[in-house]
Amino acid sequence: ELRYEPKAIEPKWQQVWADERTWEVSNEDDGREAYYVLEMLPYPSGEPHMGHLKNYALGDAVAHFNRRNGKRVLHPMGYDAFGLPAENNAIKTGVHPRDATAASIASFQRQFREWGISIDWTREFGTHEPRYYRWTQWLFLQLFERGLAYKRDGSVNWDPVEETVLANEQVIDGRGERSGALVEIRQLEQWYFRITDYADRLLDDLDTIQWPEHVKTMQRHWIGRSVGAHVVFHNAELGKDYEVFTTRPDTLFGATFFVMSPEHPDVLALAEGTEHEQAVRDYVRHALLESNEERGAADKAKTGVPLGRTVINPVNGEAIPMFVADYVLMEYGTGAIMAVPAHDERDFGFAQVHGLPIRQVIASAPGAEDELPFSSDGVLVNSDARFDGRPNREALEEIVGWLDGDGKGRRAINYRLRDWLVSRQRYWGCPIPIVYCEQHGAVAVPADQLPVELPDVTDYKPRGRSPLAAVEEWVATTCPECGGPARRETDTMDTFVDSSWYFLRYTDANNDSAPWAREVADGWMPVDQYIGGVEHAILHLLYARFFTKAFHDIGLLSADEPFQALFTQGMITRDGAKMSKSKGNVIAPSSYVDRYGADTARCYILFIGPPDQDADWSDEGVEGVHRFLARLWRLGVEVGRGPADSPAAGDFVNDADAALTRKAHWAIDKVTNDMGARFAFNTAISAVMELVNESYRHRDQASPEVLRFAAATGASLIFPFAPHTASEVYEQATGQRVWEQPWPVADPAMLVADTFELVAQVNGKVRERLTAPADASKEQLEELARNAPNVQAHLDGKQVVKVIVVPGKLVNIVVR
Ligand code: ANZ
Repeated sequence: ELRYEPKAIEPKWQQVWADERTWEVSNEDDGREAYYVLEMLPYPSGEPHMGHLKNYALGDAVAHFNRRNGKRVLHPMGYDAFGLPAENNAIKTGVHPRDATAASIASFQRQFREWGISIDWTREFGTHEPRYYRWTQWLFLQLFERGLAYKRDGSVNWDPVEETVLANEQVIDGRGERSGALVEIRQLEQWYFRITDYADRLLDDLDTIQWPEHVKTMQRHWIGRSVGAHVVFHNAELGKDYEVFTTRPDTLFGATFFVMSPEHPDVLALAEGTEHEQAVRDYVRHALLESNEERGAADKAKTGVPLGRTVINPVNGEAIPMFVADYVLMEYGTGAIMAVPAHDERDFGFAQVHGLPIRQVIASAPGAEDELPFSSDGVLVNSDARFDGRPNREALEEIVGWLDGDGKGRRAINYRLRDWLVSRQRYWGCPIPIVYCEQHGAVAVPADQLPVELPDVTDYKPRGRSPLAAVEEWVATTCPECGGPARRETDTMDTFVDSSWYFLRYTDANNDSAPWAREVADGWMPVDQYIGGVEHAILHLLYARFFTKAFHDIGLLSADEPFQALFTQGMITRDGAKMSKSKGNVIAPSSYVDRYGADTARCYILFIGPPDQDADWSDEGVEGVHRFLARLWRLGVEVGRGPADSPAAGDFVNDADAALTRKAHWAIDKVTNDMGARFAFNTAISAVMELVNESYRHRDQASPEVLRFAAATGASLIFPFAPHTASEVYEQATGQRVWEQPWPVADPAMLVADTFELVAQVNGKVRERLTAPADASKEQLEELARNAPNVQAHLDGKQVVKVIVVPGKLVNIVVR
C-alpha cells in the first residue's frame, strides 16, 4: 500500500535546495526583471508562532510564483534582534540577551528550513550583530551631520515600568505600548529624528504606493495635516500677544471666549493677583495628572476656570474672557484657542456649562434658524457688513488676507506628527555613536571607529538611566576632536531604528565598506511586495518611509519609498479568539509540521480563508488538506513517468479525456489569476483540489497521458504552497524539477466551455439542472427545459402563461 510520507519527502528536497543553493540570487542583471519580495522580519523571542508561518508561507508563494514567471527574485531573511523582551528576561534570569536571542534565532532558522521557505541565506543577519549595527550607527551619523538627528530638552513620555522614554507612536491611549503602564510626562534631554521635516512628503506620497486604504488612512491621520491660520489675540495686562491655531478663521466674529491649556507657561502669571489665582493653581495641578486622551474626548464634561483676564479679538476689537481648560492640549497648535461655541462642539459644551455667549456667524442661509453647534458650510451672518451673506469658504480666504495685511494673522499648516524620539535608557539596543566633550559638546564617533560596541554588563536593571552608564571603563573615552577626556552617550537607540533600514541591507548584506552600494540597492529597491501584520501600520511603516526619503535626499538611494506594494495579513485565531499565552490557546506550528509535514501546514494556513482576514484554525481542516496532498501524491506515483504536455483537442479519445484536460486548463487559468492580480491564495488552492478530484473521477476512463498531464499540472500549480510534495509528484510524473519549469499557461481554446449548466424553473422554483450546448438558441433551450421529466411533472394540467429564457443560465416557465 502506497503511503504519502512527508517525513521522507520534505527533508529530501530541502537537502537538494541547500546543496544546490537553489534560492540564492545574484545582484547582477541577467536580463530578467528584478523582483523583491519581503516579509517583515521576525523578532526572535522564543519559538515561531502561527502568525510567522502564515507570513512566510504567503511571502514564499509570492516568491515562487514570480520566479517561475521569469523574474530574478530576491527573498531574504533576518532577525530584529534588539529589544525589551530579551532584556527583561535577562533581568529576571540573568541570561545574557545575546544568548537568549541566539537560541531563538537558531529555532527560527531550523523551522524556516523545515518549512521549506525559499530564502537566500547568504544575505541573513541579525540587527544585533556588530557587522549590522555598525551601519545603523553610521546612518545615525549621516542624519546627525545634516541636523536630522538632534538632541533637545523637552517633555517626554516616561514609562515607569520599563524605565525608559517612549516615542509618541509607542503610547497607546496614554499607556506604554508594551508595559500597559500609564505614561508619565518628564522633562529630559533626548535624541530625536526630524521626521516632521518630511510630513508633507510622507502624506503626499501615499498616493504613489499600492497599500491597503486603511493603512494609508491611519498614516494620514497620524501625520494629521490641518490647513488653517494663526491669529493673534492681545492681552493688555501682560502686554503680550497670544497666537492661536484655527482651521476656521471664517468663524472669528463668533469667538466669544479664549482658552489656554493648563500646561501653557503663562497661565499662572496671567491669573496672578486676580480673585481666581488659587482656583487656577488647583485646576492646573489637577489637570496635569490626566492623560491627553481623557482630556480631549469630545463627550467629556467641560471643566475649566476663568483667568480673570481678557484678550482682544482682532477682527472686531472685542475684549473676550480668558479661561484655562484641559480640553486644550499644549502639544497641538499653540496651546491656546479662540473658542467659537456656535460652530465647535467642544466650545459649545464649555459655553453651556459656564454660561458664556454663543453667537452664530455661519448659517445655512441668511436668516435661517440652524441647530447649534452648526458645523457645516454656509454663509456668514452677524459678522462685518462686508462679509455677511458671503459663502464662508470665500470669506475665510479674505479674512486671512486681511489679518495678514495688518500683522494680526497668517496662513498656517499644523501637523499632529511630532519628531521621533529615539533615545532609550536601556541596555539591549544599538549604542548611540556620540561622545560628549567639555570643549566640543556632542561629537560624532568617527566612521573608522564604528561600531561603538555594546559592552557586557552584569546588571541589566535600568535605574532611570541605561545600564551602560555603570560601565565606567566604557563610558570614559577621548574626544575625537581634541583628544581630551570625553564621555560616551549611554542611551541606546529605539529598536525601530534597526528595522527602518534592514530591507536596504539585504540588497548588499555582505558589504563591509558601506551599508550598501547605491547601484546595488537601486537594482532592487523599492521592495515590490511587502507582507506583514497591520499592527505596524504607523510605527514601522512610517519610520521606514521616513528613512528611505532621508537616504534618498542624502544621495544614498534612488528610491524614495521603501515598499511599493503592501499586503497586511489577518490573524490566526482559535474559536474566534486571538491566540495568547494568557488564554492558553496557543498552538505552535511545529506540532502540525511534525505530525502532517510542512506542506500540509503551509497549504492549510493559506487555504483557511482570504489571507487578509482573520481566520480560525481547525484541526479537521488540517486533516482535509493533508488528504488532498496525499491524493495528489498518489496520483503522481500511479501515472508513471513520461511527457506531461497538454493533450490537443484532436487527441481526445473519450469524454473523460476532454473533461479532465479542460479542467486542468481551467485550474491553470484560475490559479494564475488568483495569484497574479490579488492574494486569493485560498481559492487558488481549492482550484487545485478540484483538479485532483476531477482526476480521481476520471481515473478509470481517462488516457494515461491525460492523467499524467493533470497530475503534473496539479503539482506545478500547488508548488508555491506545497513545494516538497509538488517537487516529488512532478519528478515522479515527468522526471523533471518543477521549480525549473516556467509557470504553466492555459490554452484559451480549452477554456471555452461547449456546454453549460441550464437551470430549469417552474414559477421561479428550480426543478432540474441540465447540460445544454453553449451555442443553443433560445427556442432550443426552452425545448430542453420543457422536456425535462421533473419540469413536465410540474407543468402537468397547468396553463403556461409566460416563458423567460436567459441564455447561458436559465429557463423559467410561468404557469397558472
Ligand atoms: C476655531 C474653530 C471654530 C475651530 C470652529 C474649529 C471649528 P484640527 O482640525 O484637528 O487641526 N484647536 C487648536 N489647537 C488646539 C489645542 N491645542 N487643543 C485643542 N483644540 C485645539 O483642529 C483644529 C481646531 O482645533 C482649531 O480650529 C481649534 O478650534 C482647535 F467652528 O478654531 B478651531
